[in-house]
Amino acid sequence: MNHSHELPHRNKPKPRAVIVGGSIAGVSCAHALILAGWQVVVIEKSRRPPKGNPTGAGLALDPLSQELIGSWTGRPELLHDITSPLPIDLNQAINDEKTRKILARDEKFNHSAAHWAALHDHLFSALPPEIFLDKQSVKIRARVLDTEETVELDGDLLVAADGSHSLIRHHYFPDLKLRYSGYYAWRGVLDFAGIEDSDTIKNVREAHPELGKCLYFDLAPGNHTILFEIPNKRLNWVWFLNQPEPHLKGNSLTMKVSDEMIQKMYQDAEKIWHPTLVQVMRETKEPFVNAIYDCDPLERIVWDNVVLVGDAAHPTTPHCARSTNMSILDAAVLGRCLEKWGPENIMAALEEYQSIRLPVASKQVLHARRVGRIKQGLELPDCKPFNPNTANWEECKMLQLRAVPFFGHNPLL
Ligand SMILES: Cc1cc2nc3c(=O)[nH]c(=O)nc-3n(C[C@H](O)[C@H](O)[C@H](O)COP(=O)(O)OP(=O)(O)OC[C@H]3O[C@@H](n4cnc5c(N)ncnc54)[C@H](O)[C@@H]3O)c2cc1C
Ligand SMILES: *[C@@H]1O[C@H](CO)[C@@H](O)[C@H](O)[C@H]1NC(C)=O
Ligand SMILES: *[C@@H]1O[C@H](CO)[C@@H](O)[C@H](O)[C@H]1NC(C)=O
Ligand SMILES: CC(=O)N[C@H]1CO[C@H](CO)[C@@H](O)[C@@H]1O
Repeated sequence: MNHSHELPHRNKPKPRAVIVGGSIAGVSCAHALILAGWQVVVIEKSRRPPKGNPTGAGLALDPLSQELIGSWTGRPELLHDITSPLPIDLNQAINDEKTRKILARDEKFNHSAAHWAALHDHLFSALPPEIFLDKQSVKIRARVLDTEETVELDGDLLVAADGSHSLIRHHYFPDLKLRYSGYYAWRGVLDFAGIEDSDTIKNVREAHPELGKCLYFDLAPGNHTILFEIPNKRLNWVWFLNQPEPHLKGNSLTMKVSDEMIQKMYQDAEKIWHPTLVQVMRETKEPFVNAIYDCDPLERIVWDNVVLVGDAAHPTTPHCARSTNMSILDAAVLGRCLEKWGPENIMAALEEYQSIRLPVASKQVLHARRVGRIKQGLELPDCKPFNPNTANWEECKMLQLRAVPFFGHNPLL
């Protein structure tokens, strides 16, 4: 296209990006690209944006993510309403008597806790509603998506924010398979509004006195749990169990569970975990199972005018609280690169995005994989399986979230 006779900058049509996927990575990119002067359209395959989806649970946000989100929405004070401080990262061993021993304690963790659905809603509501299309009303480019869809939707840039099973990634890496971690997770969110004074809540607070500011990791041989409080009177818990790969339907990572499975889970939990935590599990409505997958780092995450972001670019296990964090950072870096290079140099912008994000994300994914295997007592090539009851200080240091590469000093641009 020849723009040489066009009048100054402001009269140029804005470059246009098509973002596939309207979850955290997609809506974050929408914010970052709008700020960079782009016009965006977000295509989300769920009829409604995944707002309020019951599978959403708790997550931890680091300070930089919070700052970036505040800069996108222009309302940082609203983010405070949906997050609560999480200054402490604590790992402790639970032994046979169900007593606890501190393995590693980090009081400068300085993250915040949020409910997935509340964070998504926060980002989503701050965007103009007309940028969202559902698959019913538009046809996406069959060339890229490999679907039955026929009519084309034009854009200067295609942003693949379509999650860990990305179809767009599949187009470039047809043989790539996600890697099962060796364990799955039971998880749930206990809504304790109205039962603040119940024995369950009093007892769990007594046993975990720093709930409300601490991310608790309880470790028993071959098993670990996460427990933390999220805003609006909710407790988020996760229990990882070593198991053969479950058979899941379609691209789901969530497993349908029967009442029998739930009862069996409670009984097994009683054998290892503190009774107060088991009681929280018992009172949680609809606990569900997440199979845990990740993927070996990709060689590329950009091609011509196509770019991968979020879980599409780097599916990861959850042990370093990086998934949401990486999505937000991908979006911020992508926006800054596009702004720096301008719409005439999209490929240069994408190359720079890749050169900044790929090395960081690759290291963080591999580190999270290693931490997961350590915490689950699984084999590693270079050390013996971790046992929380006999571990030394050096081994315990690896458990901390701050051990992840690039913690607290992430290159932006
Ligand atoms: C409902 C839900 C609940 C979650 N809850 C938590 C949580 O509690 N804690 C946590 O840490 N992480 C949670 N996550 C994961 C977390 O959001 C992501 O791991 C991370 O933020 C990266 O997000 P993403 O946007 O890259 O991928 P995802 O969150 O997986 O989103 C991908 C999106 O793309 C859409 N999509 C896929 N293919 C197409 C297509 N062909 N056309 C149009 N749209 C498409 C999907 O419907 C989905 O909305 C949740 C994700 C979802 C979808
Ligand atoms: C913690 O993060 C907040 C931003 O969320 C920042 O303002 C504050 O200075 C940080 N505190 C420490 C001790 O790093
Ligand atoms: C994890 O806990 C379960 C339930 O008590 C137990 O059956 C299992 O053996 C533990 N896993 C390992 C690897 O020890
Ligand atoms: C925005 C963002 O996600 N930032 C953090 C992501 O995680 C890295 C590594 O821990 C931190 O350094 C970033 O600040």
